[in-house]
Amino acid sequence: MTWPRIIVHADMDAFYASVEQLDRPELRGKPVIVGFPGARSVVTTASYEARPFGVGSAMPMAQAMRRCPTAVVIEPRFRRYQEVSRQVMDVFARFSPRVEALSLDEAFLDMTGSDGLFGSPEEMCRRIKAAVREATGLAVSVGASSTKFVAKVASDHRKPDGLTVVPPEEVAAFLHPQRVGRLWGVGPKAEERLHRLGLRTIGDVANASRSFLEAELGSLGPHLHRLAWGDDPREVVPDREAKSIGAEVTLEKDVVGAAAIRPHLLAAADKVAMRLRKSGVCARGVRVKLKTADFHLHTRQSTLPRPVDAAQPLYESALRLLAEFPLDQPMRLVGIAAFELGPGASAQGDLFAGPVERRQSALDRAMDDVRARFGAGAVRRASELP
Ligand code: TTP
Ligand code: MG
Repeated sequence: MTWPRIIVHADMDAFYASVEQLDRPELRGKPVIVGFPGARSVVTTASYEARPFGVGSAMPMAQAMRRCPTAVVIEPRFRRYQEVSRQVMDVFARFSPRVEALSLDEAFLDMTGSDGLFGSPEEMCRRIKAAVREATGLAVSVGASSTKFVAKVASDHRKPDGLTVVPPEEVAAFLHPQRVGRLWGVGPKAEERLHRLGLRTIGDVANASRSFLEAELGSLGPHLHRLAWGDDPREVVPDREAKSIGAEVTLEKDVVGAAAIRPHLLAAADKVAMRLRKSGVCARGVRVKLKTADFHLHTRQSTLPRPVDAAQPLYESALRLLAEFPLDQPMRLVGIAAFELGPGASAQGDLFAGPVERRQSALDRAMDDVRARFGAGAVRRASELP
């Protein structure tokens, strides 16, 4: 089976503790607990040498020290962890332009289409691990699969210093023996609930009927069922674009086809433009989001020739994107997001512009809004009149 997408999840091992062991060689190979030694503080993390004692993140410090009295306790140095994090993220950026950091020490990399450059998914993972080690001296665990969810479970599978590749045809066999707590969206409470329903492994959830899951768990039920079969359409959202201004509506009734979607896009473009101007920024990127009635999110995006904060160019570019979607299914949500944000036209121009120019740019924007509402021919500048 070919890989529809190649998604890698990378997560540093015992991150804060590993940085401490890196900077202080005498701590290497020893149990290290990172946290403030106060009676009411908690463990941020523990080195892998301390973990067999049952010490882990979020545990009260006093309890951790009782469990592992030989551990060296080190106060956290967040600046230093940030610095190392930046080095790690810089390495990831060398492998893909689409990197989504989830915290200081973990990120998704969308490596789709990079096999020509970096080889098989396994080879990609090996290279990423080697590059992180070379840049920082630290170990990172990585997982690769075709979805974010499975890649994340995979990176955790053989920690520390792990490398797990789950090809699409092995997803079910990989997921099904694992405990339900691994499913995204299942915290300790939901896990207990699933146990009470007799569902202990991901395979149990996969083999339960959708109607049973929905009756017992509401909308979480079908969501977990899909995840249990490795079905996770979420895309890697690059950080550069993570800062975005968007507007979306969940429709009262599902709609089918471009003509029914257009008015909602227009309304969304209008809202986004207003929000851009309120924030004093312009956007170069436009993304259209459509969610199908069965909750699959589809997105298409493009870059505009120049930054904008008006509804009309957003709407026009959204219409061009709309033509790229498969539109035969009913849609439940329509949205637009503007990204690649930069200084607003007003901020750029108005710093230097006099009152006449300022009025002119305000007029331009007003005209753009009228065009967006009533069509391109609704208003014209005097200079554009025949
Ligand atoms: P994690 O990646 O969850 O943990 P880790 O890197 O220490 O260990 P693992 O090998 O299992 O990935 O978190 C990254 C860092 O975030 C961790 O080193 C310390 C910090 N952290 C906290 O401060 N409090 C917490 O509760 C957790 C979970 C992490
Ligand atoms: Mg980690």
